[in-house]
Amino acid sequence: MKLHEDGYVVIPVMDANLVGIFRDAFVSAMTVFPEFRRDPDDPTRTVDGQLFGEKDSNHVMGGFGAFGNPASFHNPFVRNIRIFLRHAVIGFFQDFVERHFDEPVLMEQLFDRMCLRPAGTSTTREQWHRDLNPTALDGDVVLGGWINLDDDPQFFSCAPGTHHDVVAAVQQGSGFQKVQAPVSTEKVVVPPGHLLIFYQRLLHEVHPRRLKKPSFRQFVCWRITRHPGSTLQRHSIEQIVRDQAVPRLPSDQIPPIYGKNHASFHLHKPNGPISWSARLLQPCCVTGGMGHRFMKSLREYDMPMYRSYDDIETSLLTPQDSWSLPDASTFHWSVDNIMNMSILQHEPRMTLHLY
Ligand SMILES: O=C(O)CCC(=O)C(=O)O
Ligand SMILES: [Fe+2]
Repeated sequence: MKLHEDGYVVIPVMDANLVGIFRDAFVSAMTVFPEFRRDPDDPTRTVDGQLFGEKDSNHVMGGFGAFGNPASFHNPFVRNIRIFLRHAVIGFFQDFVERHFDEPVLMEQLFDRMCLRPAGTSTTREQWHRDLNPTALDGDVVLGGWINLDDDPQFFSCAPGTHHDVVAAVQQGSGFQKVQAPVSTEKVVVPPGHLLIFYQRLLHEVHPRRLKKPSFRQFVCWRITRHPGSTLQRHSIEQIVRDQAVPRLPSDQIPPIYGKNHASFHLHKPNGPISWSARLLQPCCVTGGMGHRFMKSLREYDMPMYRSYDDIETSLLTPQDSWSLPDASTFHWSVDNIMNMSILQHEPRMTLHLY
């Protein structure tokens, strides 16, 4: 199986029409993020008139573009895509589990980030790394990846097969483990509407690229485990869901809205965090001129919260081997239906099994 042999796989999950719908829902979700200020006449623009997806208007600083505000983990776009993807990947995971695990396992989805890379920005070449999962238990397999929500291909730069390397240090520390550039690398194409899945242990880098158009993706992560209990989410999934808080990432890090570098040597630059915070963030998310690098929950900010999570949704975020879900294949995916969370009322239900 390709995922097992090479350490990654790319599978189609959405046609071009659906990519457009989910991308529009991504933008719609941004237009109501309560942490940000917007043009009152056009909520797709910042107060100084820049469209989301234009340079300097992004909801996180830096070229990587992965969000860190609490609403980005609890809005209808991201919650619908969790349900959508479970249907889209279950067949693949059934096959994977049957071939590569000798004993029964469970699967959970981990919270991960929405990502928008604005036109005119660049991702900088980051060192080759493996993503570490310090809270994973013995025998766990943690698979990351993303779904491409653009009309153009995206790319993943990796060293196939290196997830088989024996790396004792891999369970230690959080974040990522930096390594020398490998000898044999591959630039993997992730076409529109395709899902990339890779072992987090696979050696990879952030693909360096300058963008002509805004680029959208949803990062995703799954853990396959023998151990019941939500280990990677030991930081209380109940509290994250109840308060609509920023969850820890699979790397056990809390996602920031700007980097350490921004907070130090870029501080007073025209587009540094002080001016960025003042232009983009609501005043309660700013202290002493600086936006909260690690944001509080929507509850703590006393901001409007999204509807509470349904049992269907929390079941996806805890290790299980079957899930009772609304039948997504008969659901009409539209931006309105996504934004209204209509999927939760959709009948009939069906049970998806890992075995
Ligand atoms: O954005 C990229 O090119 C790679 C991102 C990455 O390192 C990851 O998904 O773990
Ligand atoms: Fe990575």
